[in-house]
Amino acid sequence: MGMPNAGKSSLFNALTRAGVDAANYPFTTVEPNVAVVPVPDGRLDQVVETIGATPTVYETIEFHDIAGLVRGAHRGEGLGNRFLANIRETDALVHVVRTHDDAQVVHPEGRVDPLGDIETIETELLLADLEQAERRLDRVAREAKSHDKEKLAEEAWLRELVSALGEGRPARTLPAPAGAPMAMQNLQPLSAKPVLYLANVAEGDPLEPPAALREHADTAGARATAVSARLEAELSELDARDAVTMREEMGVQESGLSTVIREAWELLGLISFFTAGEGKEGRAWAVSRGTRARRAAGRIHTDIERGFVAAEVVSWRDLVEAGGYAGARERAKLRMEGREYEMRDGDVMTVRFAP
Ligand SMILES: Nc1nc2c(ncn2[C@@H]2O[C@H](COP(=O)(O)OP(=O)(O)O)[C@@H](O)[C@H]2O)c(=O)[nH]1
Ligand SMILES: [Mg+2]
Repeated sequence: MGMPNAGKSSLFNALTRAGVDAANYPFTTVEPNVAVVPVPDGRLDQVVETIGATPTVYETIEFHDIAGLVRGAHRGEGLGNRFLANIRETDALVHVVRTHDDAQVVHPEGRVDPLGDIETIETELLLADLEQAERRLDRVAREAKSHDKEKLAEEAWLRELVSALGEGRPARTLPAPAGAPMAMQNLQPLSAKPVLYLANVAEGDPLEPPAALREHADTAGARATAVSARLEAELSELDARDAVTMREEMGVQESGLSTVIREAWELLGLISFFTAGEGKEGRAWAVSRGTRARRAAGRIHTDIERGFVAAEVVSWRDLVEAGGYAGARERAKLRMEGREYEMRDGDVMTVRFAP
């Protein structure tokens, strides 16, 4: 999300095309503004190579390019309601903020002011949340007259939330109410979603968000990073090898896609594990940090979760260094783990299950 002309579509196009190049994998355009992009992962590539797995199936991330938000969006200004509905469907928000000052690009408010832009957009989200929270509070307060403990806890939380939103603090800065586990789910505030501020810097400038933006991210419980949409757009026109060379020449270590994905994984608390068999597919799976082996197996198939017996687990690096499963077993790097094992980032797992 972001203001009109912030660089959202340039980035969307570059990132979704970069995915094709980086991973040599067809992406699907669900709608013109929705793209499913494979997540390049060099660890999976090495695992696949070691095991002789085929094909390689990367994890995917779905990007939605939405229209710009303007002042008054929460009242339906500029198709506001529809855009807010688009935002509601997502797991996390990438807030694109223009920091380049190219006079060729019109700014909807006639000036380049990253923090001002953020405030404009976030005010719309806060106002939309505030309206909903007040409506919900009315209802819950009436219901809480029955002295239902959970309702009372929800009411107290809503009162706190309404005053926080009124002071410009997003819902994500408020702890979820212990006594009302469903309260957050009932309201689904937009300002509770994790946010990544993505400063769109001028081509050639350091890939650093302005210090003030970083500070704002800290107080808002968000993350911040920078890309150049213009540069990413140019690189996405090149073939993969030329793009790497040009990146090196420009001193840019990481592709915009990798930056956004790495940040998104952090934002959402995700880790990746892998499955791979000789002559079978080698695949990456994203799960929440802290996920147990049995639940992780459920990402592969619900039958595998249901019939879970045990999992053979090895870190991707140990597997690659040992030259395969047999070598890893000889070196005692392949462990048998039970259903409650907490998955680690980069684990390669083979599940034993009773169908
Ligand atoms: N100079 C410069 N222009 C940019 C940059 N990013 C986007 N633009 C231009 O700004 C205009 C609006 O970009 P667009 O991606 O359509 O913005 P959106 O409205 O947020 O989707 C286009 O003309 C882009 O070429 C940038 O990093 N530098
Ligand atoms: Mg656009």
